[in-house]
Amino acid sequence: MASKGSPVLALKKTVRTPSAVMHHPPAAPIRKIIHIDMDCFYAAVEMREHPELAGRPLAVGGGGRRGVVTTCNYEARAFGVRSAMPGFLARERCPHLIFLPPRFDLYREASREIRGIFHDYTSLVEPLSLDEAYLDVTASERFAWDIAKEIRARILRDTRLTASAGIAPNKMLAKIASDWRKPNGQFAILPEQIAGFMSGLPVRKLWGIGPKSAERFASQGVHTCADLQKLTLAELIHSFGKWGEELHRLCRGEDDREVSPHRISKSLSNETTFADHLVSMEECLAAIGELSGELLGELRLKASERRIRKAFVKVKFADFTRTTRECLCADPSGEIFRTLLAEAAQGIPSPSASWVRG
Ligand code: TTP
Ligand code: MG
Ligand code: MG
Repeated sequence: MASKGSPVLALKKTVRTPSAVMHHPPAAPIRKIIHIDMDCFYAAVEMREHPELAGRPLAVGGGGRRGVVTTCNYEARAFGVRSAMPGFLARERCPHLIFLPPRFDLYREASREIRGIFHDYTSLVEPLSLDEAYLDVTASERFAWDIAKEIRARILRDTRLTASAGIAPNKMLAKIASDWRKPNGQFAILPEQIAGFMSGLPVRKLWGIGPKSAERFASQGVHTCADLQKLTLAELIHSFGKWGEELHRLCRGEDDREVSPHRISKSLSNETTFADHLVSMEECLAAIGELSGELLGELRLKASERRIRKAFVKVKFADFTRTTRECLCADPSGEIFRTLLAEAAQGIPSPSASWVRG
């Protein structure tokens, strides 16, 4: 009898399930996103390679007048040294700062290793730069907290570098959270903690709000996301257009962007800061020839099938001011970059103005 009964049950099931699904669509699971970011990445790689420098303030980048700090270790940060700071200022803040030139091959190799580890946990990995990525681990039955811990332990074991992690139901919160316990820590924001977390969060932590917008908000008495939440959607759209809509969501901790493993970078550039001033147009043209040659080679290698829309040249002067020139262009060439450079050069007061860039 049992063998007769089963098909009936099965038939009943197949008849009932579709209508049940139609009337009660299953709720989307709460997503489990991990954002991993390496601690003082380039500097950490250099410290690993130079154990004799342990505990000493160290920066990677150019230490001369026009060199720039790409990053520095936490010992140097205690003196106020920061990424993108001119080398001379970094030395002013920390006179015994050790400057090392960047070694991108080493950083790329470490980056390749950590990405390999991420892929052991999910195929939904979206790298944002060499040292960070989003992982969507919703499909795993394990706690995202435990996965993050294990990934960080494996990174340390395999690369001898530390990483920090943020765990949250969306990308924006996970990225904010990974900064919360840096270095070598992790922090989770659970769904029921979002409202409380957001209300105390300074607006400058939100996506797209840089120091200038933060100042503008502060001048209007808006410091935290709680302050921003008091503005209505209509008011935000009135002040910020389309971005107002996004702000309305972001300041409440809402973000539904998917972790997208195939995100393709939208622009490619190549730049350098010269140790000595370039003082003639000839020198500048030679430099831009070299930079644009490398760039066009990389473009052919990485994006030969992509459609190009624009070319641009950025020039940086001895006093750190900069200018850019761009044009619509489907097929960039050395000639186009030279022309843009010449345009950028117009209006430069004297031949002693010095330059960078391509
Ligand atoms: P970040 O992750 O922003 O910084 P970090 O890893 O050095 O330090 P943190 O512990 O705060 O995460 O950047 C990763 C690497 O990218 C960094 O090591 C060097 C490079 N970088 C630059 O070249 N220029 C920059 O302005 C910044 C911010 C980073
Ligand atoms: Mg980092
Ligand atoms: Mg980073």
